[in-house]
Amino acid sequence: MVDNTDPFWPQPDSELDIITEDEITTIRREVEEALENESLTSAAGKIQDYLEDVQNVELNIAITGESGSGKSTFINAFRGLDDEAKDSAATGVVETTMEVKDYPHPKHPNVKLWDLPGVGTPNFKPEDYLKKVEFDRYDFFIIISSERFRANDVLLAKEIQKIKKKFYFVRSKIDATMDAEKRRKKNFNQDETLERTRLNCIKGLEDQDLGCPKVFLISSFELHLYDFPDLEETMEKELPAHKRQTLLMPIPNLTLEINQRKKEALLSCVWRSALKSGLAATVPIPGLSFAADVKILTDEIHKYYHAFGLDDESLQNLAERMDVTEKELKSVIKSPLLSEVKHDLILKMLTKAAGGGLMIAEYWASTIPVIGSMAAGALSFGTTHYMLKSCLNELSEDAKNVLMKALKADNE
Ligand SMILES: Nc1nc2c(ncn2[C@@H]2O[C@H](COP(=O)(O)OP(=O)(O)OP(=O)(O)O)[C@@H](O)[C@H]2O)c(=O)[nH]1
Ligand SMILES: [Mg+2]
Repeated sequence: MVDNTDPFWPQPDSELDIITEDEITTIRREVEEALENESLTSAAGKIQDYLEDVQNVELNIAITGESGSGKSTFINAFRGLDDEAKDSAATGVVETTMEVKDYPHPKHPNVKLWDLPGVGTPNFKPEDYLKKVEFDRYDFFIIISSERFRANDVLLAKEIQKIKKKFYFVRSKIDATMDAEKRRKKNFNQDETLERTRLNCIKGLEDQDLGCPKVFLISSFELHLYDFPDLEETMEKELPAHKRQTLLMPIPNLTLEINQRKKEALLSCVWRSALKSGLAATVPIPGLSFAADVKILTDEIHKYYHAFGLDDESLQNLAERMDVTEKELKSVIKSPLLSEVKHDLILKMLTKAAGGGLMIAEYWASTIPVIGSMAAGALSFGTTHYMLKSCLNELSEDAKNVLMKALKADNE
């Protein structure tokens, strides 16, 4: 039975037992796709490969704009690094971005940000810019300017439109704009100043015949403020479905809304990891009546910690940015710390989850025959599914509390 008094996951929660029709349809469809033309003997391997592929989807984001507009600083902030960090992009007041260079996300190397020289720099003339930067490689473009957008920015946007790719206009250094306005005006009003800056940028673009542009106001020093969360959501929505999660996971856990969306996205594919773990397991776990590949589950849970910014490095970064200590942030976390999440702990959790999980395992097996026949001996699916869901719920709650603690401290 599940012990209700133990604070560690899995926690009993009747919602965890509910498997929606949508979920079943998705799984059935994806499993069938993976199995097309396969004999059942090679099916397990095939599904495993397929599940791997989904997790290794690449995303390439091009960052372009005039020299000094803040491209490299934005790239560092997006990757959760400050400008002094070891693998950060060089930033500064002298011109630094002279050639195309990729910056993989430190924890999600399949997501790369590409620092592109501005259009019109000596080696990158507008007419052959896209060809020179090998435009085909990118999923979309972010065009950054710290003032109004110039003719070259608009020229580039129009070229990108022609090749049917997406671009986003980012007006950077908005914190500096706000500070300057504050100093200049006695009756400073932040919302009004933001709106005016936005309209000014939009009008500049419209004057150059670019219809209905959207402009995102951003400070790379304070990504959680202003329009960054909106930009992230917009980019995510406009990506093909299989790439949405690839973008969302590496985004720093900056707002409660991002936290919630990460939770939902991860919940929607818990079944993949549960299935993968069951398929990969060859040896039953002593004392349990099912097999699960514990390494896969451990990796998956580590992934959750990183996605929610609950690893030491992310907590440290957050503490540095906000007016709060790492210790204070950790004090609101109920789950074990990441360093404690090892093989033994996962086994303990599995044993505990077996109470809740096995109840639904049979249901799964009977609802989706492929899983039923393939993972039949190893009834790990229900248990691992239950355990992952449960720990995901707890971790997102911890992340929410950490974020609220940080925001509260920063506002005091
Ligand atoms: N206040 C403020 N300053 C910023 C922001 N983003 C960048 N800067 C500063 O602007 C200067 C130029 O930033 P970079 O990121 O080096 O600009 P870049 O576009 O990479 O420049 P090049 O490599 O020369 O093309 C640096 O001094 C940054 O610290 C921001 O959001 N707010
Ligand atoms: Mg640069």
